[in-house]
Amino acid sequence: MIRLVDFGGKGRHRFSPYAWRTKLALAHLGLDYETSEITFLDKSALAGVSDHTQAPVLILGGDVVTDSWEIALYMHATFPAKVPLFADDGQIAFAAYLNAWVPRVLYPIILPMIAVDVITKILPEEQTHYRKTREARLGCSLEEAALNRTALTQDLSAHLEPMRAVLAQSPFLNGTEPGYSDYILGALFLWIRGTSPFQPLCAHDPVAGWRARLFDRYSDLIMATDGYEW
Ligand SMILES: N[C@@H](CCC(=O)N[C@@H](CS)C(=O)NCC(=O)O)C(=O)O
Repeated sequence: MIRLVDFGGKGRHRFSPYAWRTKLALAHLGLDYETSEITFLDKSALAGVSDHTQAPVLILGGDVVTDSWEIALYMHATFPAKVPLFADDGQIAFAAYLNAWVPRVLYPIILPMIAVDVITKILPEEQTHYRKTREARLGCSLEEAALNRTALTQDLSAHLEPMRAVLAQSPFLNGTEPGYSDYILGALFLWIRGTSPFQPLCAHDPVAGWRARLFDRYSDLIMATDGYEW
């Protein structure tokens, strides 16, 4: 049985954007798995398994795979599927670009929008750690960062313009069916859904339509966790 080490939050809030990539990929492949969780301060679920301190980690037999991208490649190689996570090497190359682009370009836009809400979805004993580390990263308080939400939304929207061009050609980034590229971007919106009522997309934005299609496809998985619907 596959074991996934996820990142735990308050109640049923599960918001790690990296772990969501893996959970969407597991659902895509129709794989059953059991879950254990780490948090910022409690890594005991990984004790004796790995000295890695971040989620996700995938464990299968003697294989311990860390880092969401490595996990995606491992799953792709290990579990053949009618609709694979990557249709061909070109899709692996495209997704590798997204894997590098999203955390460097989009995460720094999203974090200041929602960090003030994320802190309310983590365990009380972790909030001091979260505030200290994120405020150091943001260079201001979580509350001050959120004041800039409108400008950040415009910035995000501009960066999503190429995605709109692709979505004008096909319902998913991957084509007619979603694939790992969709999960890299989709996980970003699951990070937001799991933490913040803030809506950074207009209802008529094609990216909002794609988000709805993706969330609908995996509604059982997503609706089993707490979040804000829009
Ligand atoms: N590059 C890693 C990043 C993983 C990561 O940053 N995970 C966060 C949750 S979103 C984490 O576990 N943080 C715990 C900590 O830093 O203590 C991946 O793709 O898996």
